[in-house]
Amino acid sequence: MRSWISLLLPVLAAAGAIQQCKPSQARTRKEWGVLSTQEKTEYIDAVWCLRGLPSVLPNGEYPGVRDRMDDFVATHINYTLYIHSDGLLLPWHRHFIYLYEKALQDECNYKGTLPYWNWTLSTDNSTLNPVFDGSSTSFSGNGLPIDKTNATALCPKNIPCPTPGTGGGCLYNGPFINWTSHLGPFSISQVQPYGDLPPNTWAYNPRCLTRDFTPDWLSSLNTPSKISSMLSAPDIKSFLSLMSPSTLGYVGAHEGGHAAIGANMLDTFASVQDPVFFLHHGMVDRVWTLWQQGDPESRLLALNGTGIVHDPPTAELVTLDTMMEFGVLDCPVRVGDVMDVLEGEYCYKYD
Ligand SMILES: *[C@@H]1O[C@H](CO)[C@@H](O)[C@H](O)[C@H]1NC(C)=O
Ligand SMILES: *[C@@H]1O[C@H](CO)[C@@H](O)[C@H](O)[C@H]1NC(C)=O
Ligand SMILES: *[C@@H]1O[C@H](CO)[C@@H](O)[C@H](O)[C@H]1NC(C)=O
Ligand SMILES: *[C@@H]1O[C@H](CO)[C@@H](O)[C@H](O)[C@H]1NC(C)=O
Ligand SMILES: *[C@@H]1O[C@H](CO)[C@@H](O)[C@H](O)[C@H]1NC(C)=O
Ligand SMILES: *[C@@H]1O[C@H](CO)[C@@H](O)[C@H](O)[C@H]1NC(C)=O
Ligand SMILES: [Cu+2]
Repeated sequence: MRSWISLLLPVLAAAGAIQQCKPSQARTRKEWGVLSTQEKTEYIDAVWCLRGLPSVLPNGEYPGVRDRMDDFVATHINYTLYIHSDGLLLPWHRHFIYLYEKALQDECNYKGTLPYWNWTLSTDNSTLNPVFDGSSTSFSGNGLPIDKTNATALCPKNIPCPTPGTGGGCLYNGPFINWTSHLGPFSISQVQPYGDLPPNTWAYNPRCLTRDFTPDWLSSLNTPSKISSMLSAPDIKSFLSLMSPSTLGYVGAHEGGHAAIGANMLDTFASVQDPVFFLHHGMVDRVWTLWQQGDPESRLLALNGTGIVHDPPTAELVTLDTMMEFGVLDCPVRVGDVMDVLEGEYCYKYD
C-alpha cells in the first residue's frame, strides 16, 4: 500500500492534482491604501475587464445576467439564504472571493492579488477611507444625497441606532461612476430561514450603483478595539458573535461594513454588484485568517452554526464534510477544504 502511494504521488503532483503550498511562496493580499497607483489601476482595469466578458449563465434563463461580473452576482443571490448569519458565512465567502480573484487573474490577466479594505484606517465622517476618496484610484465615493424624510431608520438590537447616511443616490465621481447594477434590488425582509428566492429574482433592472455612507456603523462595530476582541475570541462562537451573529436583528463587523457603505451594499442578496464588496469580504476573510492562525490547533478547523440563514434551531450544524455549492463558478467544495489558506487550492496570506 505504502509503495503504491509513493509511486503515485509524483504522478499526481506532475498532473497538477497535488499542489503543495509552500508558506514562503504564499502570495500576499494587501490593504488597498498600500498599493501603488499602478497596482490600483491594474485592479480597477481588471474589474472593468470582467464586466466586459460574456457570462457563463445563459441570458435567456437569467435575463439580469449580462456579463461575467453578473455570474458572481447571480451565484451569490442564488445561495444567499444558506450563506449568511450562519455557519457557512466565513467558509463560503472565502471560496467565493478566491474564485473572483482567480477570474481576475485567469480571465483578465490581472497580475496582483485581491486587495482588502481596512475598516479602521483613516475613517472619517465623509470618506470612510482612501478606498472611497473619489479619486481615479479609488472605488468611487459616496452616492449623491437623497431626501430621507420618509426613510425608515435601520436600528439593530445590539448597537445604538445609527445616524442616517449622507448619500443614498448614484455615484458621482471616480472610476465606477458609470457602473451599473442589473439585478434586484431585494428587501431585507426577504432574508428568512427556509425562505424562497424572491419573485422575479433574475429580472433585468439596469440602474446606477448607489451608496449611502453611514459611518456610525463602523464606529459601533468595526473599531480597532472590536477587531482586537475578535482576534482574541476564545472560540468560533464568540468570534462569530462579533463578526456576524446569527440571531435576527443582531449585527457584527461583517454587517457593519456592508451598512456603512450602504444602499446597494446593504442588499443582502445583490451586494456583490458593488465592486467594493470584494474588498470588504477580503477584510472579513483576513480577520478570520488572523484569528485562525493565532492558535491553529484549536482554531483552524473550528466551525459553529448551520447552513441556513439565522441558524434556525432545527437546521443541521455545518461540519468539515458539509458541501458548499458555487453554481457555474466551481464544482461543489467541502467546507474542510477551505479552512486553511495555505492548503489545497489556496496559497495566500494577508499583510
Ligand atoms: C488597519 O488600520 C489600523 C488603524 O486604524 C492600523 O492600526 C492597522 O495596523 C491597519 N492594518 C493594516 C493591515 O493596515
Ligand atoms: C464631518 O466632520 C467635520 C469636521 O470634523 C464637520 O465639519 C462636518 O460637518 C461633518 N460632516 C458630517 C456629514 O457629519
Ligand atoms: C413623505 O410622506 C408624506 C406623507 O405620505 C408625503 O406627503 C411626502 O411627499 C413624502 N416625502 C417624500 C420626500 O417622499
Ligand atoms: C460616463 O458616461 C458618460 C455618459 O455616457 C460619459 O460622458 C463619461 O465620460 C463616462 N465616465 C466614465 C468615467 O467612464
Ligand atoms: C454551535 O452553534 C449551535 C447553534 O447554532 C449550538 O447549538 C451549538 O452548541 C454550537 N456548538 C459549539 C461547539 O459551539
Ligand atoms: C442555484 O442553485 C441551484 C441548486 O443548487 C442550482 O441548481 C442552480 O443551478 C443554481 N443557479 C445559479 C444561478 O447559481
Ligand atoms: Cu454574502
